Amino acid sequence: PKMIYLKDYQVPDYLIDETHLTFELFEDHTLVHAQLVMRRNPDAGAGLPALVLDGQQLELLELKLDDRVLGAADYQLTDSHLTLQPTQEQFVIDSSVRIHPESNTALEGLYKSSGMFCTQCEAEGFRKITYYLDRPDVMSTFTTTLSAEQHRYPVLLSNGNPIASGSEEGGRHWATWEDPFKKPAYLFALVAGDLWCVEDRFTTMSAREVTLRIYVEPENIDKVQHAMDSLKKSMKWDEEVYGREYDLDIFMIVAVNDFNMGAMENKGLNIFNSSCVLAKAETATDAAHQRVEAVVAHEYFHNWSGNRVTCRDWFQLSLKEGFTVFRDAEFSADMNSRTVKRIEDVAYLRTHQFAEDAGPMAHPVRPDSFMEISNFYTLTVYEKGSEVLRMIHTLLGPQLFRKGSDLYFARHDGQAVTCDDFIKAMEDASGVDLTQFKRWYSQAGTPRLEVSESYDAAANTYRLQLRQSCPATPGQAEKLPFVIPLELALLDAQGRELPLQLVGEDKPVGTSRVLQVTQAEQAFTFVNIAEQPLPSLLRGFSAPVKLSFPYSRDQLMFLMQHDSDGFNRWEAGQQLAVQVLQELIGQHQRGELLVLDPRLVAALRSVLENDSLDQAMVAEMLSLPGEGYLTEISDVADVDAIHAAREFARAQLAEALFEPLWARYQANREVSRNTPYVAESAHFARRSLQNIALSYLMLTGKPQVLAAALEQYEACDNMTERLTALAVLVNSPFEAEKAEALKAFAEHFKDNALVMDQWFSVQAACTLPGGLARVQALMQHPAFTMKNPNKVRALIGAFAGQNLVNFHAADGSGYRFLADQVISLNATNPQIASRQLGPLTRWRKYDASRQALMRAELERILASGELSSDVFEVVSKSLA
Ligand code: B3K
Ligand code: ZN
Repeated sequence: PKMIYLKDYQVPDYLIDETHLTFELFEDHTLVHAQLVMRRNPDAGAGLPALVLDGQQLELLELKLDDRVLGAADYQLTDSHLTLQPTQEQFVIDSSVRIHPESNTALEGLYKSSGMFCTQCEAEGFRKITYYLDRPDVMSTFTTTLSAEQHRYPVLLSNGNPIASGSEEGGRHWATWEDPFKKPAYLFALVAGDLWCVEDRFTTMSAREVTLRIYVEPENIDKVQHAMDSLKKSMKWDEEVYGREYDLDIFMIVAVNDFNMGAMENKGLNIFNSSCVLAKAETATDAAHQRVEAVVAHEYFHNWSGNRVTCRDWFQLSLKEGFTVFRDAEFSADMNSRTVKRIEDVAYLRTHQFAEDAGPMAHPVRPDSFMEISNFYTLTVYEKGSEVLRMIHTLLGPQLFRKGSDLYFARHDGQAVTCDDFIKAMEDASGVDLTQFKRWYSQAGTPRLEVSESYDAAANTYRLQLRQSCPATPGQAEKLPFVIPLELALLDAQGRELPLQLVGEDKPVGTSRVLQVTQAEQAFTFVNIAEQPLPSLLRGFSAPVKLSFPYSRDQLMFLMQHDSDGFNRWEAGQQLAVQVLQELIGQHQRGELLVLDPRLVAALRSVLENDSLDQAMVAEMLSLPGEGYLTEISDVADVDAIHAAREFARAQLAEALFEPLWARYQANREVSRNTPYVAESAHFARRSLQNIALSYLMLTGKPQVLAAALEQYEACDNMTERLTALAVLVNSPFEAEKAEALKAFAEHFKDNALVMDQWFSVQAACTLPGGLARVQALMQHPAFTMKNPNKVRALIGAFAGQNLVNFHAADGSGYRFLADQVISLNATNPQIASRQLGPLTRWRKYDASRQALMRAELERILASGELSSDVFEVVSKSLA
């Protein structure tokens, strides 16, 4: 595979104004006829160059240019392109091809899932359907006719509005759909299957009536209401917050079981992984309910940020993804608890995106090269991209940001544009110069921000000294300073915020403000500061950086109690826990007795005993930093010491805080027992505290806790309580109860694939010894299959990504296992194979012996035969 560079971008030689598609779907093949109404691109220069169409795995049956049938001498065919010579500026191409969705295991292009036909075209899947200019800057209207056997496929869907349908002889029927909005081919979709739907309506801000439909397999029709409610909330929110109105007469979502990622924003016909649509109390956890709400919103929001205004080329992917993640995060914050949402997102970013930024696949938010674009649907493009948008929002403020987004949508509606066009709209609307800020798009790596202080009691001044730097990343040795919005406050000894007046200002500007750090070294001096203050820095995580400030543990405890910024109260607790855990890790490494700093116990006790705190906040503050995060912040991660230290701390906290944990658990379980399940934030909060309390309590091994776990397991009415009860049993030493619960669960839910995924995950993540053997045994379970991406993620992904102590077994057995799975997946589903490689790419984090074992497995994959471009790119860059 060859490297593709952003700097080589050229406008297309030809454009496609109209695309007319016909699909004849059969059991052993599908015929696709495409009529493309084309013309020379006026922006591409003079003359009539050869027309090069993309096409892969297509059997060409017939090709016509302006109604003239072309012979083999009139065109050139390779395994990726069809080249022919136009003779006029405007012309029509007709092609007929045969394809095989029934044997498509890569789940890209047209394929079958649980007996239905569906598509996934982003990024470059449309070329597996027909010959086309498969690039996002070629935008066309589409008309699509599908025909299939009526009995097996009563529902026939495509983008846009339905305009005609009818029956054919032989038990077949057909339907025609028309999408009047120009779109790139990656937004094309079709579905044919035996589906039921829930229908609803939405009246838009200009009083247009829109039909909403969610299609699922008949047995899932009882699990759709939550997604429908989420869709209506999203439509309303996008009108209110961004002024964006839906544009077609119908909006459809279809749930499919075999899907490489979460969902896809095809115009008017979103296709979803069933895990991101189906949710009801008995089968989906609170986290799953929130994920459904967020993904439904995300895909809906793409209708503007992605579809109406799309990307010029795939290097601009964050233009739509970073923006849309920012939009869905704000939506979720508005629907639920803003602080809790921020905590979850930051914890995720710091564990996973920071690791990506520090590894061999590190790339800027706007990459400048790739081999396989599927490998760039990354945490950096999505989550860091969203942080970049959040910083723009912080720097401009909500009004100017909205003015900027209005201008962006108005200026570029119907166009395929770049991240620079987005920034330009923000600059033009706000008058703010974002030239230096744009380095966030072009420089990879996580910036460090070191802060130190000095207080001058005689002058009443307080000075913060800042130093920013960014480590080298592949291809980028030196970095220039970023624009870092640093939100901060200064607290007095009572925890009150002091008025903030910088040297040179004639009066204070609020008590919490955003400073702009723009230089490698910079200082800010505050005046009229009558006592030594304690700074609350990077409030709300105002920039995706690694901040360091020499806080003492007592100062962190003070911030945990007094900081008025909820995020920073949590963050102070995390930093305290990190200090304490790192001390324990050191003790473990030196073979010393482990001793837990009692200040962590005291801090968490006061959190637990504080009835006025939001229960979800209490739960977040009780959660110790994960092993993944402790790995990320280590220079060399000692997996065993990290695991031992963290488990020791959890067990000690459970013993020391037994009384308040038990009181909180019982009170909340009592309410849960007497309240029907509601998927709303106060209820999420109660259950999250209840469940984290139970997981601590279980570590004490006390009989009354085991009884409580069993009671919760058996008597609850929802998956949130049931799955936690199952998880604490699985991680406990109570073998008989564990076996019984696992068996009962599997029997009860054996026909529900999504619930079985959770059953696999809970076991895959169990850190007790023998993890690999358990996973290998589970791969033989009748409910497991390597063909379904959700199953691969639930079992193999959870083992390698969450069960660090077992995956990193010193004998290398975990690495060998993962490499075997990657080699097998490479042949069937390259995208999933490549995703599963993630943990092996992080080999530089570990000791020499593990490094050698991990590298050896990467080498073995590289030598294993013909690799997909997906796997080849990740393996070769990891070894470089
Ligand atoms: N745009 C899709 C992702 C497609 C991934 C293709 N490999 C989902 C989303 O971000 O909304
Ligand atoms: Zn997206």
